[in-house]
Amino acid sequence: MPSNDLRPRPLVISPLNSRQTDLTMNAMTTRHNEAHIDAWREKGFVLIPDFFTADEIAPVCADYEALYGGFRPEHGEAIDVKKEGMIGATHRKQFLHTEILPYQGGIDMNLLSLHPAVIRLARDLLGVPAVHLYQSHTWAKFTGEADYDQHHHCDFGNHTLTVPSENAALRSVDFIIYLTDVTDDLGALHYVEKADSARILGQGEIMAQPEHQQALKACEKSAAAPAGALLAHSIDTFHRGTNLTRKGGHRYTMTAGYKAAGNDLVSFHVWQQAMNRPWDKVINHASPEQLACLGIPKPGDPYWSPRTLKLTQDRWPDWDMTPYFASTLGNADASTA
Ligand SMILES: O=C(O)CCC(=O)C(=O)O
Repeated sequence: MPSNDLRPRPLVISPLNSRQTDLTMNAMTTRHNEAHIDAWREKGFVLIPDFFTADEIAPVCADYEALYGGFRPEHGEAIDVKKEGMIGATHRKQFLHTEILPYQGGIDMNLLSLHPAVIRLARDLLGVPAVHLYQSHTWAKFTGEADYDQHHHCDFGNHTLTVPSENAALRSVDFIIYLTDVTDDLGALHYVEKADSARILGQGEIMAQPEHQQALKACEKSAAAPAGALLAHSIDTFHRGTNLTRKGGHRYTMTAGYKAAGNDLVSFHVWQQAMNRPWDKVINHASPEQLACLGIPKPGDPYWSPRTLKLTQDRWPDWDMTPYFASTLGNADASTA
């Protein structure tokens, strides 16, 4: 098509081409296998225990305790506000203690949702060569602060203005990262596999009316798992939050959502809008591959010119931009830039 042709073009997300794989994304960053991908595509959910090491989780959990531990209610007794006949509902108090990237904690906390193994898994699940992080937030829940029981729902409502595509590459992969042990009495997410929701509601249905909630609950499964686990689902999968009933209990998780780069159907946070938050904790410590997931072009991208390189370096003086300068200006110029 000639470059002056302004007719609208269809959105094309190219399938994964192994030659496009970034060299930094090597076998060391792969913590999943084909069975995980098959399970996610077929059932809509996959839970990978031990995805993160204890060393990766510990500093983040300590940051959560410092940021949120003070909100633990003194009485610590479970509360129940469910209306007669309902299995749960969403309400404001369930969503206290959620903050958006970049975080007030340390570098580990700020880079967790951009972990190379998470990026790799997102690419493989969506089957695309490049992904963007479109959601990353904390979530600290405490027994007695809210009744966390929800009804079964899909998350598409606040991730797209349309509905989930038939094409998985145009949907999303939504992760929950477990920073503490998440048992059934500590609010494990409950989910319904795609075959079961299709049988109860009809193939491809994304809304569940009150009269179907008990049937969905009857076949729900628990995503309970120890700290370090990763749960993957999507915007078209039925699930619900459940209540924390253990006296004095807490549940610390991080939510991370990925979509194919260039998929404008799906969105949640606008990173650029948080200009005054501590982006240096991400930018100064992330790899080009991780930064690309936030929309920062990789080294060698045509966006980088002598002017954009210089102004960006002025804006983020502590970011080591050597690979960016080198790719555009050549190694000799980069070392004197
Ligand atoms: O955090 C959870 O376990 C699930 C919460 C949930 O499903 C939601 O708020 O959409």
